[in-house]
Amino acid sequence: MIEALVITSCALANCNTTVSSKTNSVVFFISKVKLDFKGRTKYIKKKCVSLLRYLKSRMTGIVYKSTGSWYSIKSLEGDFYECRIKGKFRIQGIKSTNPLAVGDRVDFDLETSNNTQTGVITTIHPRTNYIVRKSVNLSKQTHIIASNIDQVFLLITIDSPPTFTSFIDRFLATTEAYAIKAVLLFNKVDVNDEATQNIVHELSELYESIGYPCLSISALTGENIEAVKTLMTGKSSMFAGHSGVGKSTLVNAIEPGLNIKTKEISEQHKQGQHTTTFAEMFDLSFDARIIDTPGIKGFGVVDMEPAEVDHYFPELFALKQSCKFHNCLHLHEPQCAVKLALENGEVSASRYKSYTQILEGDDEHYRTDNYEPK
Ligand SMILES: Nc1nc2c(ncn2[C@@H]2O[C@H](COP(=O)(O)OP(=O)(O)OP(=O)(O)O)[C@@H](O)[C@H]2O)c(=O)[nH]1
Ligand SMILES: [Mg+2]
Ligand SMILES: [Zn+2]
Repeated sequence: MIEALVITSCALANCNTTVSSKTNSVVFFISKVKLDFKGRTKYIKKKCVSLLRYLKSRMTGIVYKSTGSWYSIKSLEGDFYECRIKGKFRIQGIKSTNPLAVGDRVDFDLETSNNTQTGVITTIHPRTNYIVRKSVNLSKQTHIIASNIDQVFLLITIDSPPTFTSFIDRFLATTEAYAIKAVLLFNKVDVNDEATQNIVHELSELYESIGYPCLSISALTGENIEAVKTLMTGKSSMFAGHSGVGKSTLVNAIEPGLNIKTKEISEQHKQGQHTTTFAEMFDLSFDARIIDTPGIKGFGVVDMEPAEVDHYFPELFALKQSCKFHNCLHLHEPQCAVKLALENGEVSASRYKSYTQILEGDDEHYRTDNYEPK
């Protein structure tokens, strides 16, 4: 009966039995209860009640927002709690500036002080994936933008602000490295003149040919927004891209009730003004979740060995087996299938350039590149 109660209370509290310290104390408690069972029914009853309470305070939820040291977490029951981490909380193998990211699934214990209920995060569940950004400044620190995502939409504008192919390619290489599906959204098509529209067509053709779905959209006029919603249905998605490309405007277009803050891009610099400052996840009305993120200035690629960079350029990787040397880096080696394809125009010059820039660890120059879609 007692064991049944323990199991029931585990289920009630959605107890994660892998949580070692608490599980140990539960096991210890069960054995103690068993020992005491014969003579001390009252004591056992009391202990069971406190165990039930203890287990009930253990919650599981998903990080929806992180603002410095506080995290907004939505429990599996659908309630939001403000939670924090107690003490040191490092995840093995990942050196990042933030220990927890939006999308993380965590366990937390509830605490009440001054009539306010807050939570203390105790455990992070294993991530299915995560996307990180390495700052391009000297610190070289990595920051986890979001985790447990099904797909990333990269918003691209040609003019205001400019998004260069080297940025797109770095971003795509990272999504490949983390096995996350990427979709390219060319936003603000309502303001494109003919020359700009031609660039959009060329880029769409190029990236579609590699296997990345592309859509031309306008978050302002609603063009193709239904197609974006269709791709989003049933999934957790993330919007990424430079500041001012229209990520928050798109979230508002998709779910007008959310009313997220957006801002004109600066006339002088043709750049966004970093209106969104924290990543935040929203539940949408059509069975979808979206993570709006702050604009990315630079996108350093996270530690890749030279030999693995071509793994993250699918069209180069497909040619690699035809190179003479199995460890060909496609730079100066003889009988290189990639270089041959490049000369024949079968591999895009801009993609090849991005590949060599990543290979050479050239973090500094890619932001000023021009469009070279062919
Ligand atoms: N013409 C036009 N303007 C747009 C479109 N989408 C967004 N904008 C404008 O672009 C500006 C920047 O939009 P935001 O949604 O704040 O951009 P953001 O990507 O969220 O920027 P950060 O939060 O700084 O990263 C706003 O003035 C929007 O009205 C579009 O499709 N067409
Ligand atoms: Mg924004
Ligand atoms: Zn080669």
